[in-house]
Amino acid sequence: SLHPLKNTWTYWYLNDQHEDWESRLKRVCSVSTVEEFWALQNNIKPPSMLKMTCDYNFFKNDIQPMWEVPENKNGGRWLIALEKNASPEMMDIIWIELVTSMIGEQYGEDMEKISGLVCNVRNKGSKISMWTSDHNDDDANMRIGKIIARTLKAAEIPEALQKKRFVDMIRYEDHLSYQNKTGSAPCKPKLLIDFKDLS
Ligand code: M7G
Repeated sequence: SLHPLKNTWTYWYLNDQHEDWESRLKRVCSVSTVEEFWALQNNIKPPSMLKMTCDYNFFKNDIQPMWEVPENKNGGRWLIALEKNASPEMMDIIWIELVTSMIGEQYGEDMEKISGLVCNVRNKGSKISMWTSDHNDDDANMRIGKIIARTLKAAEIPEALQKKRFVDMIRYEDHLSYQNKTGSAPCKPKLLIDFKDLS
């Protein structure tokens, strides 16, 4: 018998074509059971095998992976910014750990506030981020961030990352500040979690 997931999840892909952003975004496949999830997961490329400038998005139910939709327009993201020379395996481990934490409903009641997970494959340093729907809900966002950090810690990711100095903290920023920022400097985070402060 099949094991239903509490939510349906959809993989989206942003291709590297020279079109406007929305035309590059393609819906790949939705899964609503554990078995469907692994059948898909085992048959698609890991993020490290995507071409530069492409994205993966893994989003809940019918939420489109874009700032404009109601579930994201007041939202923000927990950002794991990888360094330029981060190992490709590290990106794949972080991706699968966080995808499985979401389908496994590891965030409890705060699952309601989670839109999905994004991976941006970039030359300047790839990014993995979990999008949440209310950038003003510091309490929920902090609880979610701590679970992200603990999940990565349990997978022994921070140690490996820190040794190679890829990332030692995660930060929460709202989508509007990100869209309005000028230049390449990161925007001022609303929340920060340093792995070494985790109890
Ligand atoms: P990015 O992929 O978040 O960052 O945004 P990076 O490539 O600098 O690492 C790059 C560009 O993609 C933005 O400036 C937008 O033009 C477009 N873009 C990204 N997102 C997430 C959206 C979105 O949600 N909606 C729209 N309309 N454009 C987006």
